[in-house]
Amino acid sequence: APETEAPTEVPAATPEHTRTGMSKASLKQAYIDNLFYIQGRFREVATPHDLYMAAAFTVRDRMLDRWVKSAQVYKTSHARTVCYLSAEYLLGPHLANNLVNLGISEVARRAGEELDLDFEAILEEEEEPGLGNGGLGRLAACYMDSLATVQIPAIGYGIRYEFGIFDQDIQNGWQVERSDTWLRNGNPWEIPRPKISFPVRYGGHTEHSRDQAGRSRVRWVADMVVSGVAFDTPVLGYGVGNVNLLRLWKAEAPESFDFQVFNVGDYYGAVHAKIEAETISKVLYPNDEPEAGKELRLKQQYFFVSCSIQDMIRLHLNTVGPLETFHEKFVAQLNDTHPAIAVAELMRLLMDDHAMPWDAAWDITRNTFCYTNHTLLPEALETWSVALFERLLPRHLEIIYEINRRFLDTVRVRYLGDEARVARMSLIDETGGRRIRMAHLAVVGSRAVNGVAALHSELIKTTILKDFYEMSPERFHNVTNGVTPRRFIVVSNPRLAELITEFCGHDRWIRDLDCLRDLEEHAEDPALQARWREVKTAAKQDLALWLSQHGGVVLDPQTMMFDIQAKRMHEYKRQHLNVLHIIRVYQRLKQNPNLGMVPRAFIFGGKAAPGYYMAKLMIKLINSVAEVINNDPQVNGFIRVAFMADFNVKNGQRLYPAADLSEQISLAGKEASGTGNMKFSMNGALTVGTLDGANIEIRDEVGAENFFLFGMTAEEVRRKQAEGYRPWDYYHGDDELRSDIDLVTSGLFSHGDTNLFRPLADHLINQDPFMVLADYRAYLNCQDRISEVYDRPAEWDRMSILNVARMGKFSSDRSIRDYAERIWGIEPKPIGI
Ligand code: GL7
Repeated sequence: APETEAPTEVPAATPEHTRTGMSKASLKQAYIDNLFYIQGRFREVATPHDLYMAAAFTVRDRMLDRWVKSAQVYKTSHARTVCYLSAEYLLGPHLANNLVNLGISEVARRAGEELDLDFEAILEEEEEPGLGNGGLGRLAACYMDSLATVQIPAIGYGIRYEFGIFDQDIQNGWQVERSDTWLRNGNPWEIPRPKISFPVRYGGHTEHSRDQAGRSRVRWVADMVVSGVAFDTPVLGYGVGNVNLLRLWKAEAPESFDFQVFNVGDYYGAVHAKIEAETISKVLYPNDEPEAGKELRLKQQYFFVSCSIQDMIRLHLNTVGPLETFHEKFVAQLNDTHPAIAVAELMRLLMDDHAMPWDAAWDITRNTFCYTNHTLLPEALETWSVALFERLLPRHLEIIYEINRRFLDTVRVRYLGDEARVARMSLIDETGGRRIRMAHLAVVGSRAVNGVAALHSELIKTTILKDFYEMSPERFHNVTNGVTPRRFIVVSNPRLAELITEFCGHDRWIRDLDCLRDLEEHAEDPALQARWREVKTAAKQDLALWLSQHGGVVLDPQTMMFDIQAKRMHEYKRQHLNVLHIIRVYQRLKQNPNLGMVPRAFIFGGKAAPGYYMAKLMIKLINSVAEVINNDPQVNGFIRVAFMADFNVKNGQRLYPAADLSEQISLAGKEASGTGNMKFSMNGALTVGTLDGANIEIRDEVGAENFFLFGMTAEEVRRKQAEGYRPWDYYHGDDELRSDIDLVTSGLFSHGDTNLFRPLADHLINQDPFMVLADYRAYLNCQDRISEVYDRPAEWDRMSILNVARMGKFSSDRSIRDYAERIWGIEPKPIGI
C-alpha cells in the first residue's frame, strides 16, 4: 500500500513496550532484558556495577522517545534556543534524578523489590560526573534541569573531561588528591556522536589578501588541528516531555592529520600529535576562584567554544538558513569569562569562513551573547598574556585588537580627553606585561551583563565594571541564582518531600516552589513541628551513621545540633572563623566542665585547590582540632568535630537534609551569591550568615527574625579597608580572641609542634585580608544566641518551617524564568508527554 494511505485498521491495544512502558511489569522485564542484552549477565553472576548499568539503561530508554520528540518539535518549529556555554557542569549522579523527573521513582522501587534488588545499593554504585569545581559548575547543572523543566529549548555546551574534579582523601589530617576516573566503567547516560565533529585549530599565522570583489579576506594557517567529538547527554525536565541536550566535546586527533604525518614516515610524531590533541579534554583545572593562566587552560576554553559555535552555525544552516538571522535563532549565555573567546570566534567564523563584512558580523555577535559575572575577587578575573594569545590564537588576537580599536574610539568620542578612562576600559591591560582582559571582551561583545545576586550585581556596577556601567547602564541586570528543588529536596530528602507534599499538594510545589508558602500557616502547629523534627532527626541519623562508617567520628543525632559548613575551602569563606568559635567553646568547657550548653556537632566538608597552601592548612587545622576534641572525654559529650572527606554532589546530598545550622560566613562583598546557602535553608536549616551574596535575599524572604545575622556590611568592610584595617588591634584588644589564636599555635593541636599552624595565625594577626578578627566577636555573640534558641525547640522548629516555606524564590526555575523574560527574550516550547 502507498505510504500516504491511512491504515484501514487501528492496531489492537498492544502490551506496553518494554523499552518505554512505565508500569512495574514493563520495568521489571526491561531491567532483566538490559542486564542480559547490554551487560551480558544474568542475576546470579551480575556484579553491583552490572546491576547499576541495567537500571541506568532502563531509565535512559524511557527518556529517549521524549528526547527525539523534543528534537523534532524544536527543529520543525524553528524554536529559539538558548546555548549555555560553560567550562564546568557539576552534574552529580543521574539515576535518582532521572527517576524523579520521569515520575517513576516509586514504581521503580517496587519493581526493584520484586526483583529482589537492593535499590539503595544500586543508586550508590553510580560514579558522579564531577565536571566542575564548586558553585559555578553546579549552577550550570541546576540551570540545565530548570531549562528543561520550564520547557525552554536549550543546549548546554561544555567539555567532556576525562578526569573531573579530584577525589579527596584525608590522610593524617591533610588533604590528599586522587584522580577522578569517572569514565573507567563506562557512562551509560551519554551517546557518542562520532559524526558530529569539528576541527579546532591552534597556532600558525594569518595571511591577508583581497578577493575578486576587492574585499579583504584573511586566511588563518594553523599549525595544529584537533578534532572535537560530541557526546550527548539527555536532560529531562520534571514532569514534562521536554528533553534538552547537554553536548560535551572530547578532543581527539583528526584522522587525516595522523595520516599525513604517518605518510612521511614519522610514526612517533603522529602518535605524539595524537597524545597532544587528546590532552586538551583530559583534565578539569581544580582551581575554584583564582586564575592559573596556564596555556592548556586557554586551549581548553578555545576548544569547546570553537566546537560549540561551529555546531550552532551548522544547526542554523540546516534548519533556518541564512546566517543573518543567527541571533534570532540563538542566544548564547557565557557562564563567566571562561567561554568569552566565543566573541572573537563567532566574528572569525562569520567573516573568514562565511565572508560576512565586519559590521554585519559584529551586529550578530553583539546580539547573540550575554555574559554572567560570578566573582569580584581580583585574582579570579581572567586575563591572558598577549604573547600567549599571539602564539596560540593569532587570528583571534587580530580580531580582539580590532574590536578594541573600534570600541575605544566610541569611548574617546563619548568622554573627550579622558585617556585614563580609555586605558581602564581597554580590552588590553597595558600595565606590566600586556594582557587581554576577558571580562572586558565579554562585556563589549554582549547584549546583556548580569551578576548572580542583588548585592553582587550592584557591586559590579560600582567596582570592576563601573566604567562600562556608566557608559551603558541599560545593559546591566541582576539574576539571583537558584538551585533545583528536584535534586536538592526530592532526591536528597525524600522524607521532607513527603511531608511537604501533604501540605502543598502532590507535585505542585515541585514544579512551583512558591507553593511552599502553604506551610506557613502551620508553622506553629505542634503536630507539624513534631513531625518536622522527626524528619530532621532521621536525616541526622542517616548522616551520623554514614560518617561513623566513613572516618569513624560518632555524633549523637538526638542531642546534638548539627552545625555544618560545606563548600570549597577558601580564606574568603572563612572556615577559620568557624574554627575559632569551636576553640572558644572548647576553652569555655575546659574552664567549666559543668557549663550547661547545647551539644553541637561541628561538621565540615570541602576541597582545597591543590596549590592553595593556606586552604590546605585550614583542612589540617580542622582535623587537628577534631582529633583533640573528639578524644577529650571532658568535652566530647558536648562537642564533636567531623570533617567529611570528598565533598561532592553525592555527599552534599547527605549533608543538606541533616543540618540544623548552615554556616554562610564569608566576608561581606566577597561571595558573589553562594548556592549552598539555598540548599541548606530549603532543607530546614537555619542560617548563620553575613550580609553577603544571596544571604541578603534569603534573609529578606524568610524574615530577619528567622535568620541569624552577624558581621560587617560590605559598605563597612569597604570603609574599614579604606581607613586601614589593623588586625593586630583586635588581637591585642580581645583577650579571648588572643587566647583562641594562641591555642592554635600552642602545639596542643599539633602534637607539640608550634610551627605547623604559625603561617595561618601570623597571616590572621598581620594581614587578615578577609577580616576574620574584625567579625570574630559579633560571630561569637551570634552563636550564643543560636544556642539559646536551639534550646527552645518549638521556636526553632517554627523558624525552620518558615525558612522552608519562604524559599520559593530560590528555585532555579525562577532564575531561568528571569533569564528567559528579562535577558533572552525566549518563550517556553511545551512538549507534552
Ligand atoms: C562562584 C561564586 O563564588 C559563588 O558565590 C556563586 O554562587 C557561583 C555561582 O554563581 O559562582 N564564582 C566562581 O568563580 N565560583 C563560584 O562558585 C567558582
